[in-house]
Amino acid sequence: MRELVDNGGIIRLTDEVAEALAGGGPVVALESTIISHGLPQPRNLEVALELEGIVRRAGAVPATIAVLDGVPRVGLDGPDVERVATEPGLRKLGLRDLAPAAALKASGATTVSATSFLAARAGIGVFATGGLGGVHREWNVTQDESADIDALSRTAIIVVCAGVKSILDVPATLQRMETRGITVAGYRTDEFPGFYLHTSGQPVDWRVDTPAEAAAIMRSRELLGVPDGAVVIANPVPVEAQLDPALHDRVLAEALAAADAAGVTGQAITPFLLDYLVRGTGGASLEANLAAVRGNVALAAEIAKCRSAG
Ligand code: PSU
Ligand code: MN
Repeated sequence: MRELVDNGGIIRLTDEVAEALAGGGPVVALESTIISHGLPQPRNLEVALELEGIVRRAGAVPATIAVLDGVPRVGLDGPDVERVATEPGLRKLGLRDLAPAAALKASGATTVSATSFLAARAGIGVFATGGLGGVHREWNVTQDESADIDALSRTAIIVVCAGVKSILDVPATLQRMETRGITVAGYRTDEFPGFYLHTSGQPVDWRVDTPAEAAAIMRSRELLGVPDGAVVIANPVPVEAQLDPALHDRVLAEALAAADAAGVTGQAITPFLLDYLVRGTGGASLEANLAAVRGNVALAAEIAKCRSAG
């Protein structure tokens, strides 16, 4: 274990991650909220280990990020991954929660906002996840916009994802990403992906067709001195692995109504809707989610290799 100590703050890296970063090798950050709050047990532990395996087989080093006993951790060993997947009551930590978690020695899984921040602080340039958080439907009533948007607007990192979660108001989320200076490019597509679905039906302004092009966009952001912010590489789930769009729309409508009836709000809303979809589609949404995440992790490893080569 190595500690990154700077201004008295401590982030703990595994030796494997620290050595890879010191040698300029490819590292891919992975988030933990998808494991603890986004996927059902016991499949979530298998998936966490599988995703790390995909990164390793591609010749890069995985760095799953979480906070354990108040210490932000970049890279987890086997028992720690198991803790994240199984510990009852593990918190969900966004960027604003990192300081209280550290001060009060709490443990929690990190969302995209907290993971991208910790990854960038540790010097990791590429991060893979499933779907980003964004602007919720009814946002004009609830003001619920994921902290992912704000964090990505201020964090220099390439994020590979299958778009934003389809439970959200996707056009509003794209609009906010534009306003906040987050670069968005489709990977081998001109349409913004729809998380469980191959497409959201929304256009995307930029398209890249190779991992090298994705890496080059971040390099250009750096060379131009564009203020720190993310490059989102939106990589669609293959059509053959997507959730049936009609089933998606039907169960999502039910899920939104159920959340409303149960009065679910705030941090709980995203896990509630994802879980409802898994049950309401007989597990089909889970398979589509996993197919998307696997593809994103594999692509992130290729992008990380391009960055470390050049
Ligand atoms: N991607 C998935 N499943 C998830 C998430 C992403 O495939 O569960 C998580 C991410 O951690 C993301 C969070 O940051 O959902 C968004 O939560 P909220 O809407 O409360 O900001
Ligand atoms: Mn929210």
